[in-house]
Amino acid sequence: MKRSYFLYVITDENVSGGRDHVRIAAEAVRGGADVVQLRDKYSTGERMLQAAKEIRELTKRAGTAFIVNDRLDVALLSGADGVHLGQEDIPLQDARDLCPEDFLIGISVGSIEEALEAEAGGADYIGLGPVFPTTSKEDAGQACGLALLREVKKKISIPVVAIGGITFDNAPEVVRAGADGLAVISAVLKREDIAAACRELRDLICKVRSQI
Ligand code: TZP
Ligand code: MG
Repeated sequence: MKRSYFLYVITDENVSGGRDHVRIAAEAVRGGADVVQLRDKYSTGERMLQAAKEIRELTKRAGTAFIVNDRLDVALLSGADGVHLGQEDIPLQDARDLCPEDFLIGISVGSIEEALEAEAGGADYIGLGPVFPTTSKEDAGQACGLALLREVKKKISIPVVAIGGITFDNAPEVVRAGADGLAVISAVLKREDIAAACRELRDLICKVRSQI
């Protein structure tokens, strides 16, 4: 199944003004997000699984892809569409061994080498970043910039989702640099109306895509 990644919204309860994962996901779905990722570095597995099950239900009803960050166990138990793994999470091949057919595995990369390795290893998409400086991830590392995005797009053919410091202002240049999708936390979660923010950002992405 061919997926679209245009607007990829990541849940983060630290910047959402008290709104929890399920509420964030519901708003993102209402605003037309293509993908919702559940991301939580602090909750218990029990709480994360409960949130994942609820998000699975509401994303399924809307036909929105649902991905769980880090936790393959939570992704599999909740019936999510996929998992997103970092360079220090369980290796792609080991994860693949446990997954049903058509299960999506996304890999975080910050260099050409990591992007090539992820594609060669069978990743379904990569998350490239941080493209710009971000305060949403403590250990995000140095921003890689749009030049790397352009370079990666020349070298690999799986979808490239840009992440890190993406705003309404810089989104057009990220799209023009070739990103297949834009992953955001603060750009939409800090807004009072998350659904409206998602709708606006997705409309902007689609408008710029139609011009290139
Ligand atoms: N991975 C790389 S940067 C980042 C993650 C999870 C944070 C993105 O958040 P924001 O607020 O969109 O910069
Ligand atoms: Mg991770």
